[in-house]
Amino acid sequence: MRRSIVLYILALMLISLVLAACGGDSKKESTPTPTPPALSVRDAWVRATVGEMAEGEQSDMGSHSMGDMGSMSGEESTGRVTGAFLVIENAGDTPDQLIGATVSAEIARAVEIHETTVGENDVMQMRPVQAIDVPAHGSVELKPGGYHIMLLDVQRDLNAGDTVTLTLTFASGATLDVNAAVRPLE
Ligand SMILES: [Cu+2]
Repeated sequence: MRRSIVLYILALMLISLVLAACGGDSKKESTPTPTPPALSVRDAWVRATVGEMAEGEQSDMGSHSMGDMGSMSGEESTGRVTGAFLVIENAGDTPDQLIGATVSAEIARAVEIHETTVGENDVMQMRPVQAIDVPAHGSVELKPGGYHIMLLDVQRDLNAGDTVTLTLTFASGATLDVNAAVRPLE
C-alpha cells in the first residue's frame, strides 16, 4: 500500500517533469518568426538645381569631375547633379539595405547612392556605395554631408515646389515609390 503511494508520487513527479519539458519545447516552437522588413520613408526632398543652391552643390561635388560625369552618362551629359535626401524606417524584425534608386529619365539619366565624407584638409568627398543598411526596428537618415541619393545628368531645372518621384530598391526585393519635394538647401 505504502509502496504504491510512493510509486504514485514518483509517477506524478515524472509526469510533471515531462510536462515541464514539453512546455519548454512548445514555448520555443511558438516563438514568432521574425517579421520581414517593413519599410517606410518620410521627409523626402530633393535639392533644387537653381538659385542659391548652385554654390552649395559645387562644394558638395567633391571628387566628381565633369569628366567623370561625361563618361558615366554618355554624350548627352548635362553635367548637372543634385541630391535626394530622406529617412528610411524599418518597423520589421529583419534588417534590410537600400541598394538602388531610379528616377524618370526626364529628370535624370543616372542615379547613384553616395556617401559624403570629410577627408584630409577638410575636403568633402563623395563616393558611391553599394548599399546603405536599414536596421531592424530602426531607421537611417540620408542627409546633406552624409548618405544621399545622387541624381546625375539632371535633364531639367528642379525648382522649389516641384515633386520628384523616386523608386527605391532594397536588398529584400522590396521597392518603394517616394514623392520628394524639391526645396533649396537650407
Ligand atoms: Cu553624391
